[in-house]
Amino acid sequence: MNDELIFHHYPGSPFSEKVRLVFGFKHLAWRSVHIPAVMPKPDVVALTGGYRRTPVLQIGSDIYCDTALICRVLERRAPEPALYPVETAGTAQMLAQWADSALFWSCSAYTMQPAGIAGVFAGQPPEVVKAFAADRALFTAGMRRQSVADATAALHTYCGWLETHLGDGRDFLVRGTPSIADFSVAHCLWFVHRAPALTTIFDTYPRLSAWLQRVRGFGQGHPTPLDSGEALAIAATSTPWAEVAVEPGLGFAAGDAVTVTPTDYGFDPSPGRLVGLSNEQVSIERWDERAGTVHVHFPRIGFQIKAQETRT
Ligand SMILES: N[C@@H](CCC(=O)N[C@@H](CS)C(=O)NCC(=O)O)C(=O)O
Repeated sequence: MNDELIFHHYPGSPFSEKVRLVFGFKHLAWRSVHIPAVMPKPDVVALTGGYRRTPVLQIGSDIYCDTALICRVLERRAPEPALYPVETAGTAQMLAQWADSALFWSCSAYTMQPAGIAGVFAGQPPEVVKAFAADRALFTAGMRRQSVADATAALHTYCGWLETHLGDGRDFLVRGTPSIADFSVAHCLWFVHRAPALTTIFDTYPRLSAWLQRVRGFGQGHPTPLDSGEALAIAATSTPWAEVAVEPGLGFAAGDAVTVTPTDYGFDPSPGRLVGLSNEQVSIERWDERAGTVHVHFPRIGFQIKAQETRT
């Protein structure tokens, strides 16, 4: 059985950077599959059934969506050093959730101003920028995007909070010990650094800048490239799947035909048969011509489970 960590990502993806740093923190070896930054993504959707966000982790024919779940899976694979130290896990996860949403969107809107776009897409033809903008307009349709002025104000406020928080000289965010919070905050600020002309915003936050260097110092572990076709072949030839169960009393039964869809943006549903359900995770089974029978796993937070509509 192939139990390699197969990571589907692209270099400029902030949420992928969160996981790459976790690979470094845990000294993990992983297979690196580069995926497109915009649709279409046929090889990703063959695995997930619809979900198109980045990144996705594959272990054999188990497919893990969303970095909140991916980091949990990596913690199970390599418990030490811990991302969720027992005494700080509650605070760390609350801080991580704030970073992955509020901080992320402020960093994104701040970075994607004209001076930032020039840095992020340096050396790429204008068509790439146009295609990216068109893709993200659809991806975030219905969301109210922050103006540059609003994002700049928010980012200053958030950096101020973090600078104060680090004011006692601690090395990492929660009680001075590395945790998931450090990686969630780091990937957002890392994205701003992709636009060198805009990083002066950090000049008045020296503790925060030193902290970011510290987290980036964990590196990215040990990647070796893998072709997306080979990843699909691994899924098609791998069994069994990770153990999951549908717990009673949660509103659905094993075998139910459901869809699982993000609730915030990128509303692409993944349909399948329910094979696992708890308060933390939902898992569906689905079949694809190229990937075979796969189990696709999502966290509960940030996803909606719905019974598939039956046609009569
Ligand atoms: N909550 C998700 C957010 C993932 C996310 O928004 N990823 C961005 C890239 S960093 C994305 O999917 N962008 C569109 C795409 O790559 O197709 C997670 O933690 O994985």
